[in-house]
Amino acid sequence: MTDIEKIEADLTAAIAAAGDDAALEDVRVQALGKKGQVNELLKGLGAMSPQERKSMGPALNGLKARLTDAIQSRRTELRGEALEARLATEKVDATLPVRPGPLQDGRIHPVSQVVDEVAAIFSDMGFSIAEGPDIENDENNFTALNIPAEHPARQMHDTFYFGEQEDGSRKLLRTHTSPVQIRTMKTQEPPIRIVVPGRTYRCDSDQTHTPMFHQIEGLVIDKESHMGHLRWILEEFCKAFFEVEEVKMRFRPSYFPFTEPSLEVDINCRRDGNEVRFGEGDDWLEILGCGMVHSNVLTNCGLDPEVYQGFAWGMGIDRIAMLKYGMPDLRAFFDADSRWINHYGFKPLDIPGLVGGLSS
Ligand code: 2U9
Repeated sequence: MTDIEKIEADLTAAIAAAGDDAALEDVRVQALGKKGQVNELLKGLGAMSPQERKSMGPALNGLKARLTDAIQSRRTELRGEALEARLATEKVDATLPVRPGPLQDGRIHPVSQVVDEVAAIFSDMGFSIAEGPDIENDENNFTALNIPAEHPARQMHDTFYFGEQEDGSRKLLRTHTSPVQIRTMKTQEPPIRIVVPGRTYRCDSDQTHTPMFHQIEGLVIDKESHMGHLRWILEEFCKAFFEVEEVKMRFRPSYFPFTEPSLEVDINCRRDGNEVRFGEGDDWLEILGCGMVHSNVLTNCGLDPEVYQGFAWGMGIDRIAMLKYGMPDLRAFFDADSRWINHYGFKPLDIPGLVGGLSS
């Protein structure tokens, strides 16, 4: 066996024996690297006679080419084996829980949660959701609601006014969501069945009042809508919202300029220290106001009170959120404190619905 044949046999055996990429790379350096065996032989060509060079040159180049091919095919073989081994051992378990991702970060504010809950309940009863602007005019916020200029109710609303316009009128921040119902009655033919959630503003700030707060109001206008319907709707709402089988409700006479008769509604509850349980006990808690829409309001919106009648109700979202979820301090609602929202907030993918549950 010549030297070249011996070197080729040894290196070919080493290539075949290389068990992984790193071992094969070692063999490649040893064979074809700058100081490798083939290069050392090639360096010797200069010292040979032309006759010897003629036969050794092609022999060495042939050796280099064969070794390069052998290394390349062994590398392909090794990578194929490694892939097969990974495919055989690595398994995807599709039943494993998904890692928490960005969609599960962050929390839904209890006010948004309660708006979604109330909207789900009334949508199920066939109501539409209506919205309107926060900046209103005097007509929609007061006059059309049977609260003319100089009416004492205007003082009670602690209104935020904007500056005077050219015609002497002043825009204002709506003090309730009722102007949305006015806009709806002025533009839509009855039957009307809407609920109106939104921000409202009054210049008032203490432990139980913030200058911006949230209301949700409802309105039904048709030819024969009456207090029996109102009572049923409110009872069904309270059972669904407080997630109890039965509630007792108490309707007390009251006064609002826009309804006649007007009523305030309490639901029965039991107070256990700081906790309130609904649908049991002998205590009462006021939760909303309501009444039959005043005939002046119907007339102001272009509806004939001899033909149409209806009822409305209103409640403070912040207040019912505090009651349902046991949150003691209203001011924390608007502090933007991440510890509070992480404690009281709701998971973004738990969307309230009557089938999947309101507040699971
Ligand atoms: C129209 C006609 C009638 C809406 C009503 C109440 C009674 C009520 C308060 C509850 C707590 C406001 O947030 S709160 O302080 N609201 O008691 N709201 S009836 O009546 C309307 C509304 C619009 C056109």
